[in-house]
Amino acid sequence: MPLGGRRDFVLVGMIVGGTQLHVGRLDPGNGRAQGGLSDGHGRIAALDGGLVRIFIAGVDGYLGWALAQHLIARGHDVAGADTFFRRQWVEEMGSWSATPIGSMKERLQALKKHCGKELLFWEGDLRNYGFVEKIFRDFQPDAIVHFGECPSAPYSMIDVDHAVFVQTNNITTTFNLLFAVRDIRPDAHLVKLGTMGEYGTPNLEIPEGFFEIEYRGRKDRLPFPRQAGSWYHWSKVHGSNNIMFASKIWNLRATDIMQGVVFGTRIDDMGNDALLLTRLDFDQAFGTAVNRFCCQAVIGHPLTLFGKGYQRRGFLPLRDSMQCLTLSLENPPESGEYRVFNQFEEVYNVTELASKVANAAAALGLDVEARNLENPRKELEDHYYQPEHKHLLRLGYQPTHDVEAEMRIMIEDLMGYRDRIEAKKAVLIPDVWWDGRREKIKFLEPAPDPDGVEAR
Ligand code: USQ
Repeated sequence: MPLGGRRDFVLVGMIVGGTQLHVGRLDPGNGRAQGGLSDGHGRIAALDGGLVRIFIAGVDGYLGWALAQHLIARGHDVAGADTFFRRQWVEEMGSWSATPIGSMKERLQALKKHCGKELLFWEGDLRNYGFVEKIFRDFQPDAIVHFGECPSAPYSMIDVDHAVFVQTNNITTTFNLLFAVRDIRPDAHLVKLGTMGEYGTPNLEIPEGFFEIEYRGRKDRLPFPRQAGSWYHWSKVHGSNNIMFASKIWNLRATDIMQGVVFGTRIDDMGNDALLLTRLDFDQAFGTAVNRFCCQAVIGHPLTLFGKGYQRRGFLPLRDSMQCLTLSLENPPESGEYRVFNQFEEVYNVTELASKVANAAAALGLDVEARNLENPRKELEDHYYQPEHKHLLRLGYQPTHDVEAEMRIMIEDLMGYRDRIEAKKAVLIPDVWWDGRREKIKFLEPAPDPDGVEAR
């Protein structure tokens, strides 16, 4: 029940920091945290800016579970919290993860077996400040990664209850983390997952957060205008504004990640244990474009291009998302600095991506077609899109350029779960319209693009 009240929290697992002695700082070669001294209370204090205690809000989700493994593999001490809303939301949409997901207890055990290290985990609701406060006092994080939000545009557009829930959840959790940082860990670095969708699709180049403007003879550096396309995307704008203001008045350090659409089932750190795989959604609300296309390819369902199919977005593989988040964490901003990173590998239109998925599927013997459908969203379907993304490249981001290879890995993984996708295939056709209707979208006949999946 996603729209309801609070839960009590329980401590399920515990890291024992112990008496381990760390010396030095982050090794630039492998990025492993080598800095820190035990403070005698089982806490490891960071030295020279080396991050060793990272708290992930929303650790059970698609990005959270992958990032926890990646950071542990790099030597950091990682803790997380979750209230398992994502599992409930996807169930509410009539679906489940294509990859089977164990209970958190099973996940934690598998993680410990694989990494030889425990993840400290709290179950509870981040809208409850007392819960957040307890985590901060117990764990004393050096950095916080905020994934504890509802990440779905369609879910926020269902009706008034869902719109209110998404905005209050997302804004409240961000507020609670900001106040906990101010009052308990004022030097900690808040890494907040924003979205490229905050900018919308303006007919201008999109800078990284800020731009220089001259107006009536005067100049200033101002936040670039936000033109979000759903109540969810607006919730991210509101969160960004609150973080920007908090950083200024309280001298906090924050990175706001404007991330593109992520795709992929795995990162190297996951090994072969199925319990370590992250979730992979394919329903209309929590499945994103490429993840949905790959699931569709696996069961021979047409790839669903909404409207003309020339919507352009920044996309990136899951492993690139992990790499970029780690770069942000290991290179924190100055105290009082609010910085914005545009995080994506490359801009593609969705028809190009469908074409790449079709190629990757063909290499695995799957015959796939892409079809255009009515577009349930209110969005431009053919437009200019030129976002800048230099900051992460300067920090050393090495993009995965072979996205088709990434898609092949993903489709191969998903072929093992064909039955799970087949069992829920009704969710592949959306019924949530931006105008409030709730009816299944229809295939367009004839398709506007006679060449089917040909890229434009
Ligand atoms: N699309 C299709 N067919 C599909 C699914 C999507 O054509 O089956 C189109 C959509 O109409 C849209 C584009 O693909 O134009 C992207 O849609 P999406 O569902 O993959 O992504 P979106 O709703 O924008 O949101 C997702 C995540 C969100 C994140 C955002 C990054 O759910 O959390 O913030 O990607 S971005 O899109 O850059 O704003």
